[in-house]
Formats: sequence, C-alpha cells, structure tokens
Amino acid sequence: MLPGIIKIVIERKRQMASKAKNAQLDVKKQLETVDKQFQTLQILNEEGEVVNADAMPDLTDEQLQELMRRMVYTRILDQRSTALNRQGRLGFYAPTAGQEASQIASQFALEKDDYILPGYRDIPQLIWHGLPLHQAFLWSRGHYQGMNIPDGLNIYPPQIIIGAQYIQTAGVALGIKKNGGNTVAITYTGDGGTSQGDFYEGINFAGAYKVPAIFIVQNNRFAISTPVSVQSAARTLAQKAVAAGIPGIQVDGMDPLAVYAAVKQARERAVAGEGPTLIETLTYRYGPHTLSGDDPTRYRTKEEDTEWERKDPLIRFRKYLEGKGLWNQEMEEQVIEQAKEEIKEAIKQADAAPKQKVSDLISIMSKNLDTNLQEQLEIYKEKESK
Ligand SMILES: Cc1ncc(C[n+]2csc(CCOP(=O)(O)OP(=O)(O)O)c2C)c(N)n1
Repeated sequence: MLPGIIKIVIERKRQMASKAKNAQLDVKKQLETVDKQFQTLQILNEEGEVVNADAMPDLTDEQLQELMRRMVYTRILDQRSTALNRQGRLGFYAPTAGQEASQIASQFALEKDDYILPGYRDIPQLIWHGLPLHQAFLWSRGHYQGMNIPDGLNIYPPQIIIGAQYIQTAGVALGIKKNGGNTVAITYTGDGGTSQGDFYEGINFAGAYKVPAIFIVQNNRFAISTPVSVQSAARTLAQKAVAAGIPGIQVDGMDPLAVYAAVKQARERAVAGEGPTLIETLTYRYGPHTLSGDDPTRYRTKEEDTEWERKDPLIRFRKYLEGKGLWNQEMEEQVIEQAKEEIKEAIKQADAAPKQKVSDLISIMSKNLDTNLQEQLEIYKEKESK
C-alpha cells in the first residue's frame, strides 16, 4: 500500500515540477509576445518619406498645410513664451518644443465639441481647440481670468497633480456616454504619469464602463530628471492598457501623420461605443522640464539631444510637404510673422487685465460659497475697498 502512495506522491511532485518549469518558459514567451504586439506605428520616417502607406490618414492638401501651419506657429509660441518668461512677463511655463506632433496632430484629429483634459504642458492643444492666447498667458501668470473658459469650449484647466486628469477623463467620458453624446474626452499625461495610481484607476474604470475616452501618454523620456527606464520595468507604456482590457498603441510621437491616424481611429472607436484607447507617443522635449529651475544638461547627454533633434516633427513634415509641392520658405515665414504679431497682441491684452484681488480668487471658487468662504469674501472686499 505505502509504496503505491509514495509512488503517486512522487509522480505528482514530478508533474508539478514539470508544470512549474513550463510556466517559467511561458513567462519568457509572454514577454516576447508582448514585445511583438507593441511595435511602433510610423507613417513618415525622419526623411519625410512614407513608410507605411496602408496607415496613411485621409487628409486633404489644405488639412496637411493647416497641420504644418499649426506646428510652426506652436514652435514660435514656445520660443516667445520662453523669452517672455525670462523677461518676467509670464509665470509658470512648461516648454513644448519637440512635442508638436504629439500635441498638435492629436488635437487636429478631434471634433470641436470634444473635451480636452490637459496637463500643465498641454497649453497648445487648448489654444488650437479655441482658448484665446491672452487667456493662456493669464493662466501662466496665475490670474483667475486665464481659465474663465469661454462658453461652448469644452476644455478643463490644466492639471498639475500628475495623473489626476486620467480619473477626471473617465468621469467626463462616462457623462458623455450617459447623456448619449457623440463626442469624446481626451487627456494627456507624461511617461511619469503612468506610474501614478490615478493613471491605472482612470484606464481601468474607463475600460470597465466602456466610455468614449482617449488616453494619451506623451513619453518624452523623462519625468523631470528621472528616465523612463528607472520609472518602470514595462517595455512599453502602451502595454499598460492590457491590464485594463483596452487597446494600447505605441506611435512615433515625432510623426504627425502617425499620431493623427492613431487618435482618429481611437476617436472613431470611441464614438461607435467601442470604448477607450491608450496611445503612447514616443517623443522628446528639447527644453527643460519647466522654466522654474531644472537643468537638463545634468541628466541628458548632448548626443541624446542631437539624436532626437534629427527626428524633429517639423523637419520631416516640411520635407514631406515640400516633396508634394505643398510648402515653401515663403509660407513658413508668413506663419512665423503672423505668430509673432498675434503673440505680441495677446501679451498686451493679458497686461490689460485687471489686477487680481483676493476676493476674485474666492468668488470664482464655487457658485454657492459656504458660510466660511462667504465670511472671508466679505473681509477681503472690506479690506480692498480701503
Ligand atoms: C501627484 C504628484 N506628484 C509629484 C508631482 C511633482 N511633479 C511635477 S512634474 C513631475 C514629473 C512628471 O513627469 P511626466 O509625467 O513624465 O510629464 P512631463 O512633465 O515630462 O510632461 C513631478 C513628479 C506632482 N505635480 N504631482
């Protein structure tokens, strides 16, 4: 009897050991499968050549020119904003140069009534969605009129708490779904944002409720000075979508056509009731994290900067359009002049805004102030009247 049982036990142990061995092998295979699954979508290479005609989005010549115009304008806006900040004429500023394809082409794929929930670096998307330039400047100065959002413009104030906008987007998108709308809510975070709990909660909720949301991760390689490789063991950030049961796509974030195509498709899926998408754009910010203090030369090499500058979205899109006879030096100069002129006017308009009072800050906080805030409001109004 006993030897028989021992035999069975030994056999069981052997089977378990062999299963465990197979499981180990499967883990390796699993990572390989994931690597194969999350390849980078590219349509235009660094030379401005079409390398993936099948994925080419359906854009007219005028739309292609408009996309270029907006990217050139935004590069100038970044340069002028940096200068204005250095002159003490702007407050908080997070540089955007290098990220134009990720930012401008993603907004370009939206419809007017779609909702944007930005992070602090996503001011260009708000402007191209309709936020007047002078208000963007006022927001930078911390003036309450900056985010006095015009009626009919579906944008939210830029989020400073990393990742929080992902949860809010899931909520806004649920609202759209419950109201039977045909719009989407799009949000942006950086690579660092994907390490936050809010990121996972947001995509999980959105996946569970199948809401019309688009989650963009602008992977610009660094969370301030921390490189992606230190932030996460994940091989791509797009694959974080898998756990939420939603599609994840990695795109070349320096390629405006790839970004546009991915967001357009995600939008179509969302309005068709097929739920959210996570899109990782591989990009780079040429400047510092913000103009409030960090020095990128302490954590990046010159070679790295040069390598990414070669991938520049404006260079490759310009080459592509020039090849089609749709862009030239004169057009570019016109856009640059127009941008400079409008920025000059907008900063004048921002300067003309009334000096901010503490009572303004309290009264815009909520429609119905509680007793405590009402008391404070009275106290400040009294002080300010003297
Ligand atoms: C919850 C939270 N933790 C920390 C910070 C401080 N902080 C500001 S920006 C930043 C890095 C964010 O990096 P990333 O998400 O990659 O975005 P990027 O600035 O590169 O666009 C951190 C940690 C914060 N604002 N919020």
